[in-house]
Amino acid sequence: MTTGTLITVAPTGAESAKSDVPALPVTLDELLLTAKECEALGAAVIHVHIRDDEARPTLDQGRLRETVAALREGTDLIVQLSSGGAVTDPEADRLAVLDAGPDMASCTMGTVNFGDDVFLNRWEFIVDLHTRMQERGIVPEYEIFDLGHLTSLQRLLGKYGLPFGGHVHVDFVMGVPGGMPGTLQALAAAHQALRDLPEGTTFSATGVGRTTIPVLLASLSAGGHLRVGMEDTITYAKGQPVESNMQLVARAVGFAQLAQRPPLTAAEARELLGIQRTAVA
Ligand code: KMH
Ligand code: ZN
Repeated sequence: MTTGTLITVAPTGAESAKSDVPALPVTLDELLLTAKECEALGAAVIHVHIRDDEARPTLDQGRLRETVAALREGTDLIVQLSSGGAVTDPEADRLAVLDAGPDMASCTMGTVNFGDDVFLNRWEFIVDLHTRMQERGIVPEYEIFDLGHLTSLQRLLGKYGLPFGGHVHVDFVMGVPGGMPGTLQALAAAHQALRDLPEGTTFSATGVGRTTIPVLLASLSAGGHLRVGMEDTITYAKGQPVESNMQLVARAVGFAQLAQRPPLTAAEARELLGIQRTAVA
């Protein structure tokens, strides 16, 4: 059965430098403006990485809390904080992201080579993230960079139970150098592997860089949802830098409408994902 399309915007990420990508939202004001505009276009979830005063990635607790509060006050978007941070962030800081009380947080399901770096996600760390989110009423989005991450998710749910809210939602992050490629074939294999997860498991997909459009089209046709944004894509078309996150959300909305799977509202997305608003600890 097909449904509307859940559109997540990932506006900033931890990898691009503001000096290289001036349109990247890095201040709270820029993030809030982006969030409002993307919501108006059809985004329902915002996947958030924040920056410090020098526009460097940070997991500063005060800034995270301020960001969650501002997004809640200024938008109806589902606020998903990244627990992935930057590849250099220590585990303790990544776990502490949950203290900022988001609606959702990402939970990457395994270690992956990440360009020239390593994005480390040890099993015990994943278990900590999953169980703390269960205790605090935070809904995870399981980030899947490679096929084996789905096997790890099956193991996690088998040993530690369903996430808070009972609904399992995964996001295929494709085309990272070191992870699964951003191809129809890889998406079909990942989609097939969802059979081993609880019935009703939903998925989004995002293709990094030039894999953005093939992954978007493949996901829509497989009944999946979409993540778009400057965390993953800074080139709109060959030789044409992305001007804003709105441009990417507008394109995703257009494709979703063509597929006759229009964007879900934030309220519809909350229902799909089993989200109840959490209190900050
Ligand atoms: N920045 C990457 C190292 C997530 O947000 O959970 C990790 C990442 C995944 O972006
Ligand atoms: Zn991220």
